[in-house]
Amino acid sequence: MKGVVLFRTAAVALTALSALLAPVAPASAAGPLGAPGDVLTMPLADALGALPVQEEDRTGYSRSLFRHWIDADKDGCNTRAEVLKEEAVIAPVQEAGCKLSGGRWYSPYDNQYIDGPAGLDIDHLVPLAEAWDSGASQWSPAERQAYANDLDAARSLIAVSAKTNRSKADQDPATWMPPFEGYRCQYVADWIATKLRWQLSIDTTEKNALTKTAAGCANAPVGITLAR
Ligand SMILES: [Ca+2]
Ligand SMILES: [Ca+2]
Repeated sequence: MKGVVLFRTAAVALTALSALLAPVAPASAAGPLGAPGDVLTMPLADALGALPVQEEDRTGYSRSLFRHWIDADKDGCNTRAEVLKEEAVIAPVQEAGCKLSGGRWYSPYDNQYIDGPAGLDIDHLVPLAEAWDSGASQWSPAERQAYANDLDAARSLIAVSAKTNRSKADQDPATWMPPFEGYRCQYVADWIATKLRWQLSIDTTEKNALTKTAAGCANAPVGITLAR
C-alpha cells in the first residue's frame, strides 16, 4: 500500500519465511495488517482504506462479555480512575481506595470543562457493542478484557461529559458524531486508528460517514500500534 511504513519484528519476518519454506508450519497469529506490536503509519485516507468493510452482527452481544474496569497494574486505581488521572487538566485529590475528588477535565465532544469526576464518563471511543459487531465476537474473553481496559493507546478511552457519552451510547459515526464540530476530524482519525489498532472492520454506512468527514480534514499521518 502506498504511503504505508510498516515495521515488522524480525520474528514475524522469520515466521513468514519459514511458512514459505515449510507450508505445514503452524499459521502465524498475525492478522491481515500485521502482528501485535507492529507500528503502522499512514495518511488518514489510507488508514480508512485499510479497514475491511463487512456487514456487522450483534448476535450474542452482552456488555458483560467485556470485563471492565479492571486494575491491571494492581495499584488500587481501576481503568476508569487511571483515565481520569491521566486526562485531568487540574489533578483531582486521590484518597484511600483511589477515591478521586475535585479536579477539572476538558470534554472535547462538547468543548466543555467539567469540575469533579462525577460528571464524567470514560467513553470507549469505539463502543464495546460496535467492537463486538465488527470483529470482537470472535475474540477470547482475555482479548475483550484487554480491549475494554486499553490504557496503552491514548485514543482508546476518553473522559467526556456523561451527557455526551450517553447521547452517543453505542452508535458509530453514521449516526453519531461529537456535537462540537471542531473536534470531528480528530474524532474520525481516532475512530479509524482504534479500529485499525484492533483489526476491526467497518460497515458500509460507517465507511460513508467516515469518508465524508475525512474529506474535510487534513490527510495527516496516523500512527497506530497494533494490539492484536
Ligand atoms: Ca491501576
Ligand atoms: Ca459500525
